[in-house]
Amino acid sequence: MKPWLHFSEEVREARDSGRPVVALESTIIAHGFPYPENYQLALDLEAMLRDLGVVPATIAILQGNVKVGLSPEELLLLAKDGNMAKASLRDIPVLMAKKENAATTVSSTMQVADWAGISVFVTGGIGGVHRHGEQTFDISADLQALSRFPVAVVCAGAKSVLDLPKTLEVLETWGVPILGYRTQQFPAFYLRDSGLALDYSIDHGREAAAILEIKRAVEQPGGILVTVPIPEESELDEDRFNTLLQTILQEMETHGVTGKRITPYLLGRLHEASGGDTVQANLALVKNNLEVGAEIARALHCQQP
Ligand code: PSU
Ligand code: MN
Repeated sequence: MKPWLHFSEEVREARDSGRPVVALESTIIAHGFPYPENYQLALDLEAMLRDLGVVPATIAILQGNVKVGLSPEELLLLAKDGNMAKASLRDIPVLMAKKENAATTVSSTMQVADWAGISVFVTGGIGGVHRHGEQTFDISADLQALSRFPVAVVCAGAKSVLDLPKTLEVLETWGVPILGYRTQQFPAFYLRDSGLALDYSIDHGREAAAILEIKRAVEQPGGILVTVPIPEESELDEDRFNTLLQTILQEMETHGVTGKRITPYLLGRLHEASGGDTVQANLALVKNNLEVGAEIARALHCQQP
C-alpha cells in the first residue's frame, strides 16, 4: 500500500474485490472544456465506464492529497474553479508539500495510476513535441511518462497544434509502442488521419492488453499508447479546422502564449472560434475512447490468475 494515496470508497472496493478500474485525468475537466460542459462530461465519463463494466478513477491533487477516485463535489470543484493549477509530473511533490489543489495531466495521472496499480487510462489527446520544439525544447512530459509507467493510455492521437512527426519520433526514441485501433494511421484528434503511418494496428482492446502484459512480463519499462480515431460522424472538416488553427497560432504568437499555457489557451479559443463545434467533437472522441479503454481493462482482468 502507498500511504500517500487517497482512494474513494468505490475505487477501494473495486481494488479489494479485483474489479477492473480505468483511470481518468482531471486536466481535461479543469482546462479542456468550459463550465458547465466540463462538469457534465466528468459525470458522464464516470457513468459510461460503470455501464461498460469498469470502475472509474478520476485522479487529481486536492489540498495536497493524491486522490484516486473523486466525489461529485470534488469533480465540481475542479470544473468550476477557473484557476486550477495544472500538475505535470514534477509538480506532484511540491503540491503535496504545499497542500494545494491541482488537476493532473497525462504524465502525472500515469504516475498516480501506476502507484495505484491501475493499468488503463483513458483521455482525449496527449501532449507532444510543440511546433519549433527543436528551438524551444517544449516537449510534453507526457511522452517521457509513457516510457516510464506501465500503463495503457487510450487517446485520439494528438492535435496538429503539435509537431506530430517529431512527436512520433520522440515516442520511438523512448521506446513507446503505438497501436492504431482499427487504423494504420496516427489519428490527429479532431481529424481521423494525420497522414502519418503507424507500424501496428489492432482490432480489439484485448490485443493491447496482451501487448502490455508481455511488455511487463519481459520487464520492459513503460506503457503503450493506443490511438483511436474520432468517430466519422464527429470528425471536423479538415480545411475549416486548419484555417481556425492558423488564425489561433498567429494570435498566440502575438500574445506570447508559451509553455503549459499553450494547450488550455488553444482549446479555449478553438471552442469559441468554432461556435462550440470543437467541444462537441472533443466530447465525442473521449466517449469513444472509453469503450476501447474498457475493452482493455476487462481483458487484463480476465488474464489475471
Ligand atoms: N490535449 C487535449 N486536451 C487536454 C490536454 C491535451 O486535447 O486537456 C492536456 C492533457 O492533460 C495533457 C496536457 O497531458 O494537456 C499536456 O500539456 P503540456 O503540453 O503542457 O505537457
Ligand atoms: Mn510543455
